[in-house]
Amino acid sequence: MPRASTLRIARLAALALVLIVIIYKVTNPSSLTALSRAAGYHEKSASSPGPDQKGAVTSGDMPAAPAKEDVKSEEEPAVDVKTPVDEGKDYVRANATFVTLARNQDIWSLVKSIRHVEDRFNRKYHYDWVFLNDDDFDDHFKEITSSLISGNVKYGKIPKEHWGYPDWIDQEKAAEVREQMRQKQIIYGDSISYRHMCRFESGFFFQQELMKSYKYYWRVEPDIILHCDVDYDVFKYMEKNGYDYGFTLSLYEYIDTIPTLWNSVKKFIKEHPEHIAENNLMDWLSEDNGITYNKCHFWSNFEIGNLDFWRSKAYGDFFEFLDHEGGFFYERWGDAPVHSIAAGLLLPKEKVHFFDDIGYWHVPFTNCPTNKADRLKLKCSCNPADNFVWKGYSCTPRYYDVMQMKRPSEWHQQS
Ligand SMILES: Nc1nc2c(ncn2[C@@H]2O[C@H](COP(=O)(O)OP(=O)(O)OP(=O)(O)O)[C@@H](O)[C@H]2O)c(=O)[nH]1
Ligand SMILES: [Mg+2]
Repeated sequence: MPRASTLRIARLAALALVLIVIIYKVTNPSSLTALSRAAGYHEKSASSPGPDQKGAVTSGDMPAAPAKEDVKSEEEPAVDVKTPVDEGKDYVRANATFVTLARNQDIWSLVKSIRHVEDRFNRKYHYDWVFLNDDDFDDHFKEITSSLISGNVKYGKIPKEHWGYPDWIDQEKAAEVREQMRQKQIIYGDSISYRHMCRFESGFFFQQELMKSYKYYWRVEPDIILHCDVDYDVFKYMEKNGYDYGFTLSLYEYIDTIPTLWNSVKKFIKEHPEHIAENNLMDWLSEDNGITYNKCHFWSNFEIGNLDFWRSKAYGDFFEFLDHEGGFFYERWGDAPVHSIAAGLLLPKEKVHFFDDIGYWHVPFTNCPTNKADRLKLKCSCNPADNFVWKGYSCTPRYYDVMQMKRPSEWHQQS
């Protein structure tokens, strides 16, 4: 037989064999489950980090995923891959939730964030997730987000009085400001919704019905990245250490968005000296003992915090005072400087915590753990050269100084 024909027959035989195997697997889905189990997939997804002084989940107390209401179809494999190990049912979660403000159209930016948070942290702990919107969430948004999250998921609509103009605001004056800011090309300067968002995040997210039962929260925005494993329960860590506010990035605010904010803060300090904590972070916020603001703020697109702080009388008075000053609409005050100044002045400084070990990105800045040993241990995917923390525009070096904290040994390589 000619050599070319022999080769053709051999190729046809191989193709037929491959087809038979594919047809067998498609018609026997359980064989795929068995294969993945044999490869250790379930065991691996349920494996836990070793004991850590920060309170890592160990195999003995791995939390079980809360029961979901979804009805499963009979065709699904018997093993629920979301449920790690049986011992997990005894793990006691902190009273905490993730919280995300979003619109329906944010869905595809948001799924990336959720995936990162689940993969790096929440698949081990199954904390709840609250979504808030000034509109109704649609079924598509709910279906996709709930399929990705391993804890309970809740969807809330923000009441009108928390997303709109208070009656003391002159809307014509506000419109003039937006036009001036548009001409000056100030980012989001001409946006009405951005202002409602900033005011909502400043004064109302913690007042939402769905948030009322929680004590701690982790704020997550669309399009963020978690660069490293978070191998301990951050909420319990906040609780155990008495922290009320945690951040990953800090920087200088764009002054054109808050020209009179500090004047208002100074008026508040005069009116309410009783709310100012004794051992506060004023030296981080100001280089002249409070006369001027140096514009340092924690970047609030990431926050892990204690909701009771925002619900306190001190913060309530602070927000109400600022709200009446009108700067959310007559300027473009952001929730980042508002939260930061509050955390910096109303809390004693030991209640604020820098999460140096949470590798985080929100366009355009990165927090990448400074020391190589930490990046390796936490399986980080960030380039240390991108670490913003020690760069000139970051306020975190100043935070270290004010807190009299020792800088990580490799910081100077990233400045
Ligand atoms: N429901 C709702 N959510 C909003 C609206 N505007 C912004 N958000 C959300 O508020 C948060 C902050 O908005 P962003 O647009 O991320 O603002 P930013 O982080 O300052 O700017 P970016 O660089 O665009 O990320 C995000 O979680 C958004 O999804 C809005 O009009 N409605
Ligand atoms: Mg954002």
